[in-house]
Amino acid sequence: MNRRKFLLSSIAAALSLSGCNRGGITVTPSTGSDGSPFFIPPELSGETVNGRKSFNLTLQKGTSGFLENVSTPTWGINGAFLGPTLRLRNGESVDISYTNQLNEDTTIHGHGMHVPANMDGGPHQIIAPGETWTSSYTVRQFACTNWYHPHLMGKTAEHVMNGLAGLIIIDDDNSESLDLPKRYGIDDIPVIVQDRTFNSDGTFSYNPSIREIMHGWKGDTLMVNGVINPYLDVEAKQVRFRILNGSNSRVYNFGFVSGKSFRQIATDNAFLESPVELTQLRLSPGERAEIVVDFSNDLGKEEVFWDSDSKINLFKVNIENTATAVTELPARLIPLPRLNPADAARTRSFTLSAQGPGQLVINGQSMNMSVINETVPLDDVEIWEVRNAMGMIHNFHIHATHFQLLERNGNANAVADNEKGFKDTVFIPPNESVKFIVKMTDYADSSIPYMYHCHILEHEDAGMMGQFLVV
Ligand SMILES: [Cu+2]
Repeated sequence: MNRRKFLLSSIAAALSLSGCNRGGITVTPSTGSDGSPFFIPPELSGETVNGRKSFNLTLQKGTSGFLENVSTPTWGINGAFLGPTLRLRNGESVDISYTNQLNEDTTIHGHGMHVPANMDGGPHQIIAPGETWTSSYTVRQFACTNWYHPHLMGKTAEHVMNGLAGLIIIDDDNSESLDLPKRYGIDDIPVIVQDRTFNSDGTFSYNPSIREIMHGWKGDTLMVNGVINPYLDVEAKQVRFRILNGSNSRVYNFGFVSGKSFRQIATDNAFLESPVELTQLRLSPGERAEIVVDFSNDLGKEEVFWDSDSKINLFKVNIENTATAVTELPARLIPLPRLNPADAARTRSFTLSAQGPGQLVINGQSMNMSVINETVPLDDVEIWEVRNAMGMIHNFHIHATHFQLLERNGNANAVADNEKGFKDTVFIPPNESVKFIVKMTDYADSSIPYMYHCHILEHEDAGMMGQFLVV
């Protein structure tokens, strides 16, 4: 039970450091020692009403205990911080209702969801305080790990920082038939990675300067599912982790401190065709990856999962239970349909740049709710080129559907094997470019737009977003 306690001494030591980080406190990672248990967000499968799956979610304020001795005011969905994992299945019709019990407007966007524009939960689908907004659609996409989070114009970073985010797991016939770890919370583990900075009174410290807006705000404390440096007890078998970079700006290089390898099996929106062996996995904000780690021969050992860029530990894995089931990772996961560049009707170009301090633009234009920046014909194959014209990192996310990367910096060979799947968010290092192929399908709307934007939330809120209609 000792490990179920916080390391009071390290917290006390950290508290004495207040004064650093603009009044924030630094929580020392408890490397190789005890910590808090890993938190598995509750799973919601919805209630079936008249053949439709119904989910009732409440956006609410609460109080969370991330640190010993102080509490933190937070926002959550059906709880104080973060939200339940929604379990959807391809082909089913769903009604996801969000009731806003906050004292201000917000929205909830289904990131990675292929849904009609009016059900997308973007900046136009505002949920006023006291109101309920329902996102209704039929799930039409491959099994994957998506997520939901606020998308209010100019307020996305703050609302996500407060705690509104949760996973959406989609299943389909293929995902259910593959011999993969799929026992939620046992060998199929959700991992939402976020960074925060705490004031000495326990409140989140979030008041980004212009410089932090430009370079991306970074918290000094990493959390997994809302817990700082937890431990996870697993069976000595293959274990699947569904990793979401749910941070505002921080880019991670995930891996094990030991260098233990793992295999990535899915990108943002689908399985990869075959598992890709890695020792490091880079995810920028909004990106997801599913990985499988083989602990079969590790009974009695422990492994530490960390961000090798910052060298901050994320969680410890104790392989202390014998396997109660065996899974064998298949060599082939899915045949992915590929769009052919020769079929492209046109190429669109997007340049990410700045017009001044704290003013970020795409193609010279700052996000304007009343301006439609692009109009995309339904079912046309298109190539989108996105150029980061700045000496700082960005990424690029599109709503409505997924895309397939064709090139990085004009080079098809520079697209890594673990990026050769379906994605909705792509990392673009400083002064680099990406080219992807995309087709908008199923849903046209002549008046309500979808968004494309940098998913560094401070950048998005600073104007690096645009709107497109699918017609
Ligand atoms: Cu950006």
